[in-house]
This record gives sequence, C-alpha cells and structure tokens, in this order.
Amino acid sequence: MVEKVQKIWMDGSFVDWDKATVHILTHTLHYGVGVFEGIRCYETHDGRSAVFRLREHIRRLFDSAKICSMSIPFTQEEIIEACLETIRINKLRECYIRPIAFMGDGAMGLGAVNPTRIAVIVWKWGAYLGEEALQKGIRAKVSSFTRPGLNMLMSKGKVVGHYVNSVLAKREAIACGYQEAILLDAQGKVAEASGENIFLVREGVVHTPPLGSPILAGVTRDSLITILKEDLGIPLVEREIARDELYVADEIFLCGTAAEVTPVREVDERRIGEGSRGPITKRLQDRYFEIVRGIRPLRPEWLTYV
Ligand code: PPE
Repeated sequence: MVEKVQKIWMDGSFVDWDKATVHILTHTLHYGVGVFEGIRCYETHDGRSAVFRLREHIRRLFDSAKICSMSIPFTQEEIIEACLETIRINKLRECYIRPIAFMGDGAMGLGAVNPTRIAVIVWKWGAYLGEEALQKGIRAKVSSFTRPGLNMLMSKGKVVGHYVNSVLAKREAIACGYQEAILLDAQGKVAEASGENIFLVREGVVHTPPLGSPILAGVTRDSLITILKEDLGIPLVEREIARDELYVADEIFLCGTAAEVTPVREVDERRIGEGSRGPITKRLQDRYFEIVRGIRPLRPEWLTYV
C-alpha cells in the first residue's frame, strides 16, 4: 500500500490526499490516452534533497503529450515548480514523483477532446524490486507477450494505455515465479523489460537496444550511457540484440527510475555469468548512486535541489 501524504497538486492547486478524486467518466479511464512520468528525489550526502534529472523527465512528459495530441495547460517550468512544491509541502526527504496528465470528463467517444487535467503525486517508494535484488540480482523471463511495434503504439511516449502490455507481461512473469519480464519486439529482437530498459555485457563491452527499437527512451538509460562513455571509459554499443545473446551474456542489468540499476542473475533458467551481480554492473550501480546522492558532483545539472 502507498503511504498517504498530506497534499496532492491538481490542476494548479493543492488538495488533500483523500479529495484528489476524478469523475467516473474521466476519458483516460475508458480509453487510456493519458501521459505520466516517474521521477525520484533523493536525500543527498549533505542532508539536502535533490530531484534527479527533473527537467528531462518534464520534457518527456510534454513530448508524450505532444505524441498523443494532448495540450497541457501549464508550462514545463510550472510543472517543474509544482513537483518541487509538492515535495516541500509534504516534507519528504526522499520520494517518488508521479506527474500525470489525463483527459478529463465531459464528452465520451474516441473522438472527444476534453480539457487536459494534470496532477503531481509524491510518495515514499523504496527499492522497486527489493533491496536484495539490487545486491544479488533478479530472475527474469522472456515474456510470451510482444512489445508493440513502432507504428502500433508510440513507444517514445510514456502513455497510460501502453502499460496494459507491461502489466500483462509482469503478471505472467510473477505467476511463473520470476521477478521481471523481458519483452521482445515483433521481429524477436530484445526490446526492454516491463518497466525498465535493458543492457548486457559481453567481453567487457556493454550493449543495449537502440532508440529505433520500440522502447522508452529512458532517462536512466541515457544517464548510464553517459556515465559509461564519459566517466568509466567502458565501450558501449547501441544495437539490435537477439534473444539468445541474453543467455550467453556475461552480465545483464535493468535500469529505470524506479528499478535504478538492478542486476539480472538468471534468464529463462540460464544462469547469467556467475549468477550474481557482475563487476561492470557493480561499478555502474555504485557510480549511479554516488551521482543521484550528490556524493560525486560530476554533473550538477542533473540534480535540482528542493
Ligand atoms: N521502459 C519502460 C517501459 C518504463 O516504464 C520505464 C520506467 C523505463 C523503461 C525506464 O525509464 P526511466 O525511468 O526514464 O529511466 N518505468 C517507470 C515505472 C514504474 C512503475 O511501476 O510505475 C519508472 O521506473 O518510474
């Protein structure tokens, strides 16, 4: 259960947690056209709180809205400020931030264009796949569900309805005793996990599917690519990946705002590498946490202090 906080920002003002409700005819509830973000705020080493790559997440929220032909009745700056204010008013040192823009009620039917509504919710969210997952890695299953192709759903948008595919894959994986699902695209190439981008390591080189694949352009993915190239000097290739390349990888890890950097120790009953967190995964994970917590102030522009 999500632990309640005091206030939620809705359409420009704060409302009590229990009053942040919508009408049953909310268009997005029926047809899935809404867009959202997931962002983390960390307590940094000096006790101040900072939001990781807030500007990039809000840019993507507006990009997702544009992809869906939705207009958001606020500027990006206003939504950035709403996120920061929501953290301040609820006095949270660390939290997950969920901005969501949706079509309100009014007209029904697919052609209806109701005014866009927007809210920002914050709550405490610990390790997405568990603390142990970060240390030891998870077991994953290649899903029986396919990631929709590039012209089926718009993969660069973080759109409410897209998550039906992710939820089906995740539920199947859990029902089969795994922690996460890895989805292939319609051509059988590796796409991404249900809520994370995916990387593999082989012979010291890191590989990840390109943005031309039907994957979300993850902010964490982009951060890790930058860290690999610019800080760690580890070679990185963005290219299409076949399913069985996963089976013979030396290391695999997933990344996302919620999942952070999570090692994968097994895929479809094949042990990956030594069956534990690999050395490159560990270096990248350590560096990621040092950056989000401001311990290594290499990229101050990535942190927005609350
Ligand atoms: N792919 C998908 C499908 C996805 O949902 C996410 C984020 C990512 C990749 C990674 O993107 P980024 O967070 O920008 O690095 N998934 C969010 C969903 C969490 C949830 O269960 O809700 C997240 O990590 O916040």
